Amino acid sequence: MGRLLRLGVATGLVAGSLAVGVSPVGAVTSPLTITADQPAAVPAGHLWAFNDFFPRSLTVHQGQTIQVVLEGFHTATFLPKGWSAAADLRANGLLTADADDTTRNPGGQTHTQVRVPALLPTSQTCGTPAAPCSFTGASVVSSGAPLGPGGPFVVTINAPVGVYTLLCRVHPGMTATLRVAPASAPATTATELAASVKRQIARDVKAGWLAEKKGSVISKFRMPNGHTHWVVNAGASSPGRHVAILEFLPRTLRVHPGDLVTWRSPSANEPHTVTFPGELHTDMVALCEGASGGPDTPATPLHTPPQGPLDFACGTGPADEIELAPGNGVRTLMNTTTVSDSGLLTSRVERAAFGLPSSAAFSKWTISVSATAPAGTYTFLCQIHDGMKGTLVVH
Ligand SMILES: [Cu+2]
Repeated sequence: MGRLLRLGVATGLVAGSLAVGVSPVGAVTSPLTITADQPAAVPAGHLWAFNDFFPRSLTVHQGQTIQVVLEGFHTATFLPKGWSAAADLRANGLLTADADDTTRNPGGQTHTQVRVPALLPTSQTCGTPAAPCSFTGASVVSSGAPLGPGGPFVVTINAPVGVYTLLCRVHPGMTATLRVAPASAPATTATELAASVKRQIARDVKAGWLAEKKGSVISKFRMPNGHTHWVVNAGASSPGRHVAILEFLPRTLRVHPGDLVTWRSPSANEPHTVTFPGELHTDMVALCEGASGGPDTPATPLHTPPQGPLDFACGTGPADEIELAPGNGVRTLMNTTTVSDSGLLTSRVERAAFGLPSSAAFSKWTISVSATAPAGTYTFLCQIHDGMKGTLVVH
């Protein structure tokens, strides 16, 4: 969800977690590192995300300091003893239903908003090498989501012996297990960690190729009127949810006027949009609260053009809420300039993980190419993922 990064750019929201890591003078070893995502392992020419912690399991001793390096739009959120990742995601995850506005979007979906606190660090004053946060196992310690290259999120594990969960509040299923071992038992060594990360990357890359291959299968059906109904995928994910393919599969599809095209959205933890002909800047829409149960109204931009979704006001305060991808409900392409925006597309699995109602997003989106549509190149993109683009060639 690269574009959400601008949230923080506009406000300095997450400054507390951004101090660049410089080892204090005299430090001899760097702490064990958990890495969220592995952009360097993405095959050239592909747009994948590893929604995964590397390694997925780590054993430490009480008092040991570790760090989490966030290589993408993720949070490193340490949960207190007994909390489950699934329950935390439903209560505190990035997406939530807009319970105040029960109207429908133009395409028919109910409203979904960004839960801004999910992106904020639990403390502005810790998380750096000079001032690690303390995880005691009694309350949440979270990095918040970073603004691209920042320092590592540094945490001293002061929790009692036991098993704890680390999760990302942006990506359902992205978790790691942290074991605090008694002093008499061994902790993970740097060498073991490096070896297990290497194996994990190899497994994930393999799973990514399979997911992309499986997702690239095109189905087509002949309709009674002689035209073709195409069924393709907007994104895909590996069965373990660790790899998300952020690509339209296929990227280019050749169709005739009168055809239908359906995009399925099978990814377990990445939402998408199918938006013609290009960027509309409606993936995150700042709104002011309407009357109870009634429609929200657009917030007022503070600059022209606005600097990001938080650069808006309601009266004298900031915008009340940010809606995710409302869409415009247009389902017929008349020509290459038709503006057609699906709005939020997710899988059932992803909706359930955030506790969203089934009405919050479609699992698939169908457009028709008008029988009078001129031949040409019809471009579309996903508003949520930078670089996720496709073309329909009408011929
Ligand atoms: Cu996308």
